Amino acid sequence: MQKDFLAGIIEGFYGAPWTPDERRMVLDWMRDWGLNTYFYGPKDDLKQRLLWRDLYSEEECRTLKELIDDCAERKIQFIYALSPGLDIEFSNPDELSCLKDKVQQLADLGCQNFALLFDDIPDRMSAADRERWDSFAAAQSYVSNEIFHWVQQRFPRGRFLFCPTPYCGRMRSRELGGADYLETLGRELDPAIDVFWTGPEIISETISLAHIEELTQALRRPPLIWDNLHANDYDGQRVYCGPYSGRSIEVRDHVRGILINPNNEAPLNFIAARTLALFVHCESAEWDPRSGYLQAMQEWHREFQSAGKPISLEALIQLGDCYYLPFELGSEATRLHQLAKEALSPDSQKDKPQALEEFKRLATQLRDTCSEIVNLKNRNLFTALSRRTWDLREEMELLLTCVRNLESNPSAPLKSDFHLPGTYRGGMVARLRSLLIQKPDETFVLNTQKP
Ligand code: GDL
Repeated sequence: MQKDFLAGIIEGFYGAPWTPDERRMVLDWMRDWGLNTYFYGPKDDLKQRLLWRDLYSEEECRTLKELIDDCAERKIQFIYALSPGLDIEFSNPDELSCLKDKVQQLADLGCQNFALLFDDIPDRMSAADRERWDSFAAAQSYVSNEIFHWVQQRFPRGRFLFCPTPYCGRMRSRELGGADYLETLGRELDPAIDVFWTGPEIISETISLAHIEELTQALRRPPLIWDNLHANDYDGQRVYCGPYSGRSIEVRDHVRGILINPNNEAPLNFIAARTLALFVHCESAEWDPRSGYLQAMQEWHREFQSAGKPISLEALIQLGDCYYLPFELGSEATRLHQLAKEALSPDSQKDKPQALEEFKRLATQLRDTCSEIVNLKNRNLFTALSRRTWDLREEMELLLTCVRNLESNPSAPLKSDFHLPGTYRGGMVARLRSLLIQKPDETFVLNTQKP
């Protein structure tokens, strides 16, 4: 890994920020695995974003100072991000003073690395700003350069990062932030400032070298990857325990760093962080995500000691495969899903008896693992997993009931005393979700089967 390559974790999701203990757990992982950067930017720390002008209270300062010290003890760079973009008036000198006051407050706590984030904001300027600058990118560059130079005088070796308003390929092609936003930024933003990028999409299945090279030209510097591959704040039903994937080793060598913004549930980021570390330190020319995953799973397995029945490594891998990545299930989950489809076909007993038996065995194993989660000795892991594994167990139970019914009386209507209308798959969100179906080409069609 190059000396100044940033590799680590962004706390930058929407939702409740991590607790101090959770942060310490993540920092311990990072120290042990050779990840060098923790980036503080939880969207719902009010004073990080909506109330960015407000200084932190004494108690909040104590918590932040402890975090900064915790990073320093582990030799991890702490970066504080401020997101003034919701309502900053770029041309107003008082706003610059507010930014400096906030940065000074953090500097007093020991922070030397800063970032300004302009993601997820309205892309329009006030009348006064429009008079002074003809583009959003120019206004943001001006303010960022001012703060950067001010910080640089105090901390010549500190890092300074910037998140643009269009931060992925799709946003760029929609001209979010205005035409030629990135080119203007490339020209006007101080070349020592690193610029974040999430890839072709906000959640990018793959990031190719060609994509990075094209972007590097526009920005006049290699980007710094803000990777949302494992972020789950956009869907309350999912978590991602799959490996760092879809980015080749060559990409690593053409960016200023890779920081992942992972699951809201801190304990569930073991695999994401561990495989990122394996990826950034990988010495061969190829990165094999599945091997990284299996290695990381072996390590994570130690956390799955149960006060009840033991959970085998095989069972844990099967569970992890059900919560793999946004665009991909792990191979054991894919297999189980395929077997379920075969087992549910009306003639499965006659045509596919082996598939039926295999399905019953694997589905029972998965159901039992989900049931066992309640007995985990690591109660934080239990809390992080239990709602999800409860849902998965319900589905496994229903499918096993269904298969048993097919075996005993295929023509009888399928019913389960544990899956009743209203309490099973009920609620407003479920009803709304049933109205539209999305096709693989992104388009939506009306669901004509709706109840
Ligand atoms: C985003 C947000 C991020 C959020 C993520 C996933 C960036 C730069 N900003 O767009 O805070 O967690 O999507 O929902 O990625």
